[in-house]
Amino acid sequence: MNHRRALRAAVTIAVTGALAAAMTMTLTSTASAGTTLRASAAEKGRYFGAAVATGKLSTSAYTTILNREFNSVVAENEMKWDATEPQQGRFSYTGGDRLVSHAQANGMSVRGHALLWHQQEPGWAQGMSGSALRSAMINHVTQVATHFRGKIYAWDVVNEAFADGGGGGRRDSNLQRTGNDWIEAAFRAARAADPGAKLCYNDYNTDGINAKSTGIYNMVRDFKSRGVPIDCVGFQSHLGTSLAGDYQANLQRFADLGVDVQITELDVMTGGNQANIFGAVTRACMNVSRCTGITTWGVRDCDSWRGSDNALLFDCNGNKKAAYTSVLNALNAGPAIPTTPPPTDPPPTTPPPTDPPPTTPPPGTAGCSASVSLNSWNGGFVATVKVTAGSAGTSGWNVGVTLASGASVTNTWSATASGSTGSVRFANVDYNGRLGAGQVTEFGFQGTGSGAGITPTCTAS
Ligand code: 9MR
Repeated sequence: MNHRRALRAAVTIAVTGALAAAMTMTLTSTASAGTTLRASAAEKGRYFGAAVATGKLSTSAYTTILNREFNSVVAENEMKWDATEPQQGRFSYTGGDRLVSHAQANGMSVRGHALLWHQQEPGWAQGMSGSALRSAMINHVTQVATHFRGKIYAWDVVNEAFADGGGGGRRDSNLQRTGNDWIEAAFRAARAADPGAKLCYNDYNTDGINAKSTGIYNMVRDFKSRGVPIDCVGFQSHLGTSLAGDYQANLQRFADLGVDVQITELDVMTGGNQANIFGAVTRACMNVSRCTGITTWGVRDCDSWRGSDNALLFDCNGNKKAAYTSVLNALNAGPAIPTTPPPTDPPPTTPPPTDPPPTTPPPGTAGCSASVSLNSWNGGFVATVKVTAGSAGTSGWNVGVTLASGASVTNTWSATASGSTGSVRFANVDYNGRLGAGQVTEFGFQGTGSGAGITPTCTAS
């Protein structure tokens, strides 16, 4: 009893302290007083989202909370591989489309989850391996990302590909066994299919600096250094009764690599610490300017995959829990994402001319050169072509390649292809034809068959 009274007293002091802190915060320039999660997050340039089981969209007790509190949604299951391609080459988008419509009608953005994951593979893919699986998985990424093109804020392109435990390496799966480059191949295919979506890698047990998060960190750093298109990392954050002390530092180290970070599947075991942990996670996100949003994995406790953990912000009757208030306060107290990044360097001064201006006018045809970097696997490839303008710049360019026999182009981005086998030409699109002297642009294409021997030649106009 005494024990319980002491606990209650401690909680009262803590709450009073928190109130005082909140009141102090309202005096700071960044504090605001949004009264819903979505309004508060939006004021800070962020989203607040929930995983949705689309079947519940016809339950008004559910949609009332969803529409009032959340401005982002993710399908809990309906955009996964088993749901979207139940038989090979036969696609089904009913659930995903329904969620997108709901989002569009209610001012919500959509996270796409997940193009590739070793779980919830359809049965036909579970039985596949090698180059057949590689082609099937790239086709899946291409088809699904194309179907939803323009409607997805961020895709979890690959989910949970790293192993638990101390090694920091990849998880074994039939996808991984198609070759270590399967993740980058998936990201390139996703970029080709929907260039406007942010492309994320998403995983769990990454809540702090540990072997697994460091393995992922090294992959992201490698991708950034080689130009593999990755824009964000999702931290699922299925949490227990404590939070790693370096949770925020871990988010920050990823952000420092030049990617956005997002909390993608937040839920927290019930117990004394639940509200505090929800608040601490929210504060950590707010303190990292590249943390663009938070998603809880469900709406009410009874919607959660964690069942009796009561792991969410609303109880089964839809009432706001203490954890809700803790999150709302943290959103209101946090800084906004700067709309224009603060200048970090002094503005560039015009460099002095290093070369004398040409005394003779450039020849009538401006030159350009092209080089290719290939990412090949058995049965397919992705080619990234770098176009460099010559000394006179370009107003347009055209790149020719000759493909090996049996190879064909299946997808092109940032260029328009003519032909798909043999001699194929790629012309600039509207926005990347005009290049200054020495300026560089990139386009890419994906193909089946062998990418061997591709040597691009560039003609400028
Ligand atoms: O919440 C999802 C549950 O309904 C599914 O049965 C389960 C199947 O594996 O997947 C759950 O969602 C998972 C998410 O897609 C990826 N991270 C872990 C989530 C909880 O298991």
